[in-house]
Amino acid sequence: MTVTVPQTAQHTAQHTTQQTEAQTPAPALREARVPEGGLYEGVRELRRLPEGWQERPYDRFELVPQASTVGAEIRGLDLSRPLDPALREELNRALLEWKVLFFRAQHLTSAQQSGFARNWGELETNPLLARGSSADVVRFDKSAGATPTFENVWHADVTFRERPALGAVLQLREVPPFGGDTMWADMAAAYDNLSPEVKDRIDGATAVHDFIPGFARFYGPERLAPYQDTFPPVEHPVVRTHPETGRRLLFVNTSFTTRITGLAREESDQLLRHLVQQAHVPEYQVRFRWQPGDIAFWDNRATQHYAVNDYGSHRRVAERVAIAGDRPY
Ligand SMILES: O=C(O)CCC(=O)C(=O)O
Ligand SMILES: [Fe+2]
Repeated sequence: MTVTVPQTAQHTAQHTTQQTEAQTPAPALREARVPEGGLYEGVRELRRLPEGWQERPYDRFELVPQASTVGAEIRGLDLSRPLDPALREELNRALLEWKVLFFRAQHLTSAQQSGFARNWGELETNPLLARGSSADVVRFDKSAGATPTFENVWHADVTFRERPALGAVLQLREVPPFGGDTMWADMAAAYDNLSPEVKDRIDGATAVHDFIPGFARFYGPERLAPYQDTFPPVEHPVVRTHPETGRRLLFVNTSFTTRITGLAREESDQLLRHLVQQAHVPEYQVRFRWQPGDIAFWDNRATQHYAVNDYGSHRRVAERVAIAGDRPY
């Protein structure tokens, strides 16, 4: 079976024909075409709220949108203090409605950062990443010559696990003088805007995820081999349903998704390439410029993220805790 992905340009060419007087034939244009197969350049449907949800105010904090469907800054909270149940619920609603929340200048200790994240569940440990002051804190310390990690690649975290993370709380401890932003992409918007043909094609499909390709970008086989039994390949639906909002989310990524089950290699590669490239569409994205002590809290079920390595030999130190998630369906 052949996988056809939507083509660009050709079907947009007609709109350049001007409305002219009734009988005048349209002037002939010379042949001019661009290569097929890129991302469609056109109107996108940017729906932020899940089906049936109404816009409601927030009582406990100010929410400042940073993009049309993804990313909002929360003002007026001190995350070092425990959350009461009503505040936790309101923050959870904000997370579901905006997918990534930013909190400026929190300067949390690792214990406070973990404590905040624990309001959403058990914390996850990752034996493959450098740890901070406790086992559930991952520390990315980037200075000249440091081993690259998950930078310059769109991904959702740990989709190679049977139960990928629900979300993560990231804090920047040291920020380079320029660059080092993080970007997030809304995978509900990415799904919504797929062509009907591609949606049909992936409806009910599953894909294989494996930790090896993501980590092999920066670790050798001797570092990875011991984990092969711990992390066998897993299958997840290509389109997962958000367990709290019911929204459909595109759930394949460049770091860990190796193939679509049941397709020949070439077809799988072609379709996967098209799907993972959806995260590149600017209208689905938000980009965050860090200051020290800022926190980003993202829904890892509904987004992908990309740490931009454009800060040369400057130092950037980030610490992250991840919240254990459910099995995607
Ligand atoms: O350092 C960042 O901005 C994000 C790195 C990352 O991929 C993560 O924390 O999961
Ligand atoms: Fe990540």
